[in-house]
Amino acid sequence: MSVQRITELRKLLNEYNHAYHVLDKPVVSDAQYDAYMRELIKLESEFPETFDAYSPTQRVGGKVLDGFKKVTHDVAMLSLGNAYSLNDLLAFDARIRKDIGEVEYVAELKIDGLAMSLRYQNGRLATAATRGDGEVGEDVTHNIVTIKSIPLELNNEITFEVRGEVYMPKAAFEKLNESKKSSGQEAFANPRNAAAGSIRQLDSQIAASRQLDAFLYYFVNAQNTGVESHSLALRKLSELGFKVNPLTRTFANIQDVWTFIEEMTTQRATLPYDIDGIVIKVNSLALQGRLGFTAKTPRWAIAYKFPADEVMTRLEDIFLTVGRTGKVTPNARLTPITLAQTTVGFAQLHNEDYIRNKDIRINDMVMVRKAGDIIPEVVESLPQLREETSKPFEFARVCPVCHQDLVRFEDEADTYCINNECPARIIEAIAHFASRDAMNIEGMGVKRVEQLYNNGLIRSVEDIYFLRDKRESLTMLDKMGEKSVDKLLNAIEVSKSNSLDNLLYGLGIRHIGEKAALTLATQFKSMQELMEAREDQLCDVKEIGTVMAKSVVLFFSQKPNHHLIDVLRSVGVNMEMIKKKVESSSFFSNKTIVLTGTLIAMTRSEASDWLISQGANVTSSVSKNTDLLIAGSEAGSKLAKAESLGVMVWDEERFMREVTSIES
Ligand code: 3BD
Repeated sequence: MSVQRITELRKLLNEYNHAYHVLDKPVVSDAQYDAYMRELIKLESEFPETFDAYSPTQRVGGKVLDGFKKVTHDVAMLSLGNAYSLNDLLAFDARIRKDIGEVEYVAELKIDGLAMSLRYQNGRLATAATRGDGEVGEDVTHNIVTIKSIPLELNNEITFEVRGEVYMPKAAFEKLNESKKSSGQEAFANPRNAAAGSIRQLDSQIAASRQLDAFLYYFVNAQNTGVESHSLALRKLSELGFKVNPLTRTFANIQDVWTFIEEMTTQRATLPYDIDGIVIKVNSLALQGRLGFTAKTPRWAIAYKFPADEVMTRLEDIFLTVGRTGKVTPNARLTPITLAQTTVGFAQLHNEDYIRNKDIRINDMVMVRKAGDIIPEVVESLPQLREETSKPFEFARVCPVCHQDLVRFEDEADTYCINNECPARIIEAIAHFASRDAMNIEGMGVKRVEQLYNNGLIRSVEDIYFLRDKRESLTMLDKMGEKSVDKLLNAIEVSKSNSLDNLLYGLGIRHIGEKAALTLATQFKSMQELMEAREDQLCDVKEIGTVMAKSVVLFFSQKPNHHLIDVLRSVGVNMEMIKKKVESSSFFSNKTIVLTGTLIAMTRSEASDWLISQGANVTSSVSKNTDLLIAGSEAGSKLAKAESLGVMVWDEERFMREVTSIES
């Protein structure tokens, strides 16, 4: 009897939760809800054998973890390209219309929170992970289950992944900061940081107390469930009990999207949560598949960012910093001001000409704004407010760090320190190697590298891998206990198994950014092959131009670089491309495919490579798990088996039609 009551209460409480937190339409009073909850808690404690991790009583938090587990995203979590103006959007739209013609767009508010991926297995929330670097995130399930609008169980036993944004409503943020301040703690700068700070806690009781919420906006591989558009995928999510933003709209053209953006720009302040832009997506999933992806972003979506706030402050001084390429950048020290909810004391000035052309002087009043996402820049000076004390800036002639002469090449705006031994350059190069998108060695940011360098523990990139022999010296450093040393050394060991593209990017070859590194690694597959490639072979690769090709050849022609690669190889750093899962909107992604018979347009192994690049799983024998058999001429037993099992079979013509539609 009581067991039945437990089941009934769980069902009721789940329904009330959904009505209150997702639909925003409570169906019972708080008192009634609390009474049911108390009854359930009591019954569950009397009948411990009924324990269920998915019970509504389990949302209160309490679990404290030792650390976060890593979660590899089966489908990479991409970034979004940015647009800052109507012009940028028109360009996005023009490219799409050129590629595939008129399309319908979905416009969504861009929630300023924390991206999250939720995996449901047989209708139950199995894992919730942060985005991390897009490929590997952290398991934060214990905190996510405290968010009442996220269903723990669905009324459909499906297995799938859904993505969205966890955020803290403005009201909850204000309340939290009030209480932080009154207890003498430091307040959060903005709701985003507060949400992130709550999710990155090992103790789930903290998240439980923070009134977090979530909007879901991406049904991964929705096409597999039969829906044909993003808007229908969102409806499906909503039917499954997820909270989907109600201000999402579908438009027939980009002009109407722009009208919506203008409306939202004015409504923004009245919303109960922060947004930082509007995300625009091609509605049709088939067309999304045809548009595909660049290395990091889908070609079928873009984020329009609201214009950044600008504020006025005094430019107190200008100083120079040296980057890993030797580029010397002028920076402004400002009288600290609040900008986009954070305190800003420094800003970029780009280069010598920028300062001269804009006549920016020390002691001027200047306008400052956040460029892109993070870095503030000085936009202009306000000469009307100029005082006697203001003075023009003289760009130094020698490096502020190594004091060697600086060089400015003709036709270039930037100034360089060309001393390869300049400590500033070495420190920046090591930090770049260790950075997240390169070798991702946590705990080796610029400050730490500087400390290691200044203490003589590290003089070059390869020295990273000899730090394990210097354990004792490491533990003597300021702010480096046994635990942090272990953590750092472990992160260094783990980095050895990174893929070639991460390593290539980390080497900091001029003109080779993340995307080019990925392209080269995918093409050449191993460091050896790449090092042996001639300039013309490099140029033959799609998206690798002459400038990049020359730079790669130059890099590998230099002795010290050979030495570096040799040492890295000898300590066990992986030098091969490791296949990454691609985001799957391609028809073939995540499908298990078998090739048989003779193909005309390409060899079977070329077809196989291509299918793998589309995220397919190519196997050699047909079974009931096979999704598709591609049969060339003279196919034999595999074809017969596929037919007997009812596996879908394509002939070469059908296959080539799909290939051409994806490749074009
Ligand atoms: C939102 C990617 C795609 C599925 C890739 C098209 C970059 C954060 O409300 N759609 C939204 C929002 C974010 C999105 C996609 N739709 N990606 C979206 C998104 N309505 N904020 N994001 N993300 C999520 C990210 N996060 C951290 C660092 C870099 N990129």
